[in-house]
Amino acid sequence: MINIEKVRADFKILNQEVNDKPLIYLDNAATSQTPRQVIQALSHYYENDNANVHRGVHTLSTRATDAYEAARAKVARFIGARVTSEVIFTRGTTTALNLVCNSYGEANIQPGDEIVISYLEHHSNLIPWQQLAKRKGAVLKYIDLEKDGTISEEKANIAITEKTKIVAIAHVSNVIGSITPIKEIAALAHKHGAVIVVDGAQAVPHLKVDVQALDVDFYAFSGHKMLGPTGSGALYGRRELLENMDPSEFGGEMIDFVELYDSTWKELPWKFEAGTPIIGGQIALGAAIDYIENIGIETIHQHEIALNEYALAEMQKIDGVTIYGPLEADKRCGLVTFNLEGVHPHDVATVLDEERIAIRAGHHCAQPLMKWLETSSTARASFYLYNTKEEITAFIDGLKLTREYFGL
Ligand code: 7TS
Repeated sequence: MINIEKVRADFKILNQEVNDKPLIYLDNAATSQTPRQVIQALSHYYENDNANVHRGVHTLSTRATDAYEAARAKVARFIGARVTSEVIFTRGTTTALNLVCNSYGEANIQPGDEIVISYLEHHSNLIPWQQLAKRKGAVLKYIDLEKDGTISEEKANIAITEKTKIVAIAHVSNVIGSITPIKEIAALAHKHGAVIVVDGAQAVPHLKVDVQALDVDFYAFSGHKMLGPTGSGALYGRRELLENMDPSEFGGEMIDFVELYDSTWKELPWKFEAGTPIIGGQIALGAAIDYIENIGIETIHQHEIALNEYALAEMQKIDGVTIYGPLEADKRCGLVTFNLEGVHPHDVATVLDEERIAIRAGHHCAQPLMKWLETSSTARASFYLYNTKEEITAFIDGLKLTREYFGL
């Protein structure tokens, strides 16, 4: 059980009024809030250790480098990487996925090869592959979804063939919250000699992720959705693959020797980190991992399931509510995407904001999924460790009020 009162005391931002009532923040899938301990890690770095990494021999530079590399070791342990050098720091999921696409994809995709993604991908895990397929004359194939919007092993098995070279899918959907059977799909990809790239933006903050147990080749996630600062995040890559990949960004920090007409690269992971990295941000991501581990990722997951179970049950009692995705709370992470018949999702979000409740409305950067769901946009409430049952009750009351407001 989470000691919610104690946790909430760490998030000053939650302790404020919006429209004269205490803020209820249910937009965690877009970005999570940042606890005092993480902000302190960031300010400690700037107040004490700020210097560029891997460059100077002076004391501050050594301290900054040590703290930056310690954060990498923390990330590696948190996601179960074999060695620390399998973790490349990136600005977040989008940058990580583009790195795989521009490095691995660029070198390994030939005309006629197939890249398999799914209808539920966030644009970050769709457009890079779409553009790569166009550049290379490769085929972009979509895994069809089950009736409840989930990706199943069966449907993946239809899409993945001998021609497949890359399978790129989300571990958890940012729209319907469903959990994809990654381990099974990774086995399918490997059976056909393909690599699997996982978009873990909505999984790492909420689920225990072990890249070795899942047996995945690449795994991307963002720090800002897991209590860390914006600009932090990482790409996990299997060492054998990373070692054989060329960088897709070039400049300082990533080179070994530079001559007039050729250059050599540093060893892993630094050959993929061109330029001055987001040093303080990644150190603060390490503090966010400490915070999560102090509570326990499994405890956080169970808390979200309980909140979602309550939300799903109460929402189904309201006339005109359509909930997207599976209705079983244990098949999801803590978010619920829905529409209220007769009310545009932006209007739902506006009325709820007047009631001090922050949710998101729109296409959630997943336009092909919106089409598949036969809608143009939806409303989404997403929960995290600091949300309470009372807040969900207020959200449900807000939905009822919205219906009344629109005369329904
Ligand atoms: N993949 C998924 C599944 C996501 O949910 C997001 C962000 C991204 C990739 C991109 O992450 P970034 O940190 O690189 O921007 N999703 C959302 C969302 O659902 N609402 O706002 C951002």
